[in-house]
Amino acid sequence: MSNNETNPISMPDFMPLGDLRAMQLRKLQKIIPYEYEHVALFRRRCDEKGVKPRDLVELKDLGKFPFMKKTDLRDEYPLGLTAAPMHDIVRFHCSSGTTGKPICIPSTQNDLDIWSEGAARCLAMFGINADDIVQVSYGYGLFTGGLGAHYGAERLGCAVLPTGAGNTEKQIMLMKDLGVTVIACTPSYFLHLATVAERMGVDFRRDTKLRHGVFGAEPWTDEIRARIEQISGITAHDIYGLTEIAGPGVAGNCPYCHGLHIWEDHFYPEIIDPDTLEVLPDGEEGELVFTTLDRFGTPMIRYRTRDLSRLQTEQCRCGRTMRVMDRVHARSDDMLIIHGVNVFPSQIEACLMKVPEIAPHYQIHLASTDTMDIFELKVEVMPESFSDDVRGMESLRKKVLDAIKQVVGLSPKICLVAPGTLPRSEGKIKRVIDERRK
Ligand code: DLL
Repeated sequence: MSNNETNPISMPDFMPLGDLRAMQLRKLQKIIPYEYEHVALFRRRCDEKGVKPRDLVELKDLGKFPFMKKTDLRDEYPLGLTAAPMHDIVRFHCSSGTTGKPICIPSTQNDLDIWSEGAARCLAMFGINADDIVQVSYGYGLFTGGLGAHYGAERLGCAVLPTGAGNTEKQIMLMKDLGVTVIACTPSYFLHLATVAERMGVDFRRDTKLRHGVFGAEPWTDEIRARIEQISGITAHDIYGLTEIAGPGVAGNCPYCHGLHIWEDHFYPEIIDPDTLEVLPDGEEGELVFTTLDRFGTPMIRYRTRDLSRLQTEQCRCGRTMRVMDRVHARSDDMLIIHGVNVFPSQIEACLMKVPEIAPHYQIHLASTDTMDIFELKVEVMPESFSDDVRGMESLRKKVLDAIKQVVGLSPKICLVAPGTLPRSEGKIKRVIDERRK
């Protein structure tokens, strides 16, 4: 494949490596002093480490600077890490924090443009173009999936059908009637959509023009990918991103290799050992860390994603110079992704603590059918509140469900159990039993 001169979106992908590294250094030498000047937490951490922005002379000097973590965003909630004045901020996105409070990422117009460009470059790499009709079935709103895929597709000149998630039968009808060629959603939602389509007697190959799926927001295996392709006849593409860095479009999988090109002209990757925090050479697996090179609303310097991956050492056959990361299958923290929604056990605990009749003893059970995650929450009731009054227990169950729904946005099956009945080992309850397909 060669650089497609007629498609301006694909131009940076093939940049000579020397130019790319020089550009990254130039951008770092701008964003680090900017962050130092505008974000007190970063300045304090640099001062504590005895490192100054002028110490960044070569790319590898980035390793001298402090990391940022999700808990920093929580502790500085809502705007403590915002570097740009509110005058320049045009949008907020939020994602789950480790406890009840979300994390909040304000963006400037330029930040959004970089993000849309990243998403558009992914779609172009997948073989999608301005002739395509893209149904965006990711959720719209605080979650970055819907708007991220939406603006990326529009940037490429596609026609967008912004259905959002849910109302599945109507989605299938619109997909058929409008001749949708691309669907963007979580892989688990697509499997659900396929089940509903089958129930409606709709065959993707026969009755729709669907040819591409743009899937991400949650880990999905090669087996799920093969299954999606087999039941629908589409090509399933992997798109990666996170709210803190942009949203979908930080990286996307290339048809030429088993991995995802990172748009490292905007998002500089490192891999670290999550225990020693040492930077690992390309080729070794560890935790992905990103520095946003030119997002000025909420710059992230050495942000620990907690996603486990590897930067491949081989140059990709497609000719893109941007490094390739392995698909993300696991995390180095306890964050769960259920129906594409990020959930921390500590968030569940914080919700339960608000219900006085409930003890802080719980167990999250995750299982899966062929197409869906099943989320069940077992909770111990306080001895003084536990009774065989069915009505009373049902209203308590609803109260717990509401508390969870309000914060997490999901409706698990709630099972109230008698005090002391959840199995303990060495006095401890295993918080998460995840028996979903691996
Ligand atoms: O999930 C952004 C996104 C939306 C990406 C739509 C792709 C498609 P967050 O809600 O902040 O943002 O969750 C980010 O989701 O750190 C990963 O653990 C996981 N994740 C995202 N994409 C993938 C993927 C969006 N393609 C967290 N494969 C990340 C595996 C993914 N995990």
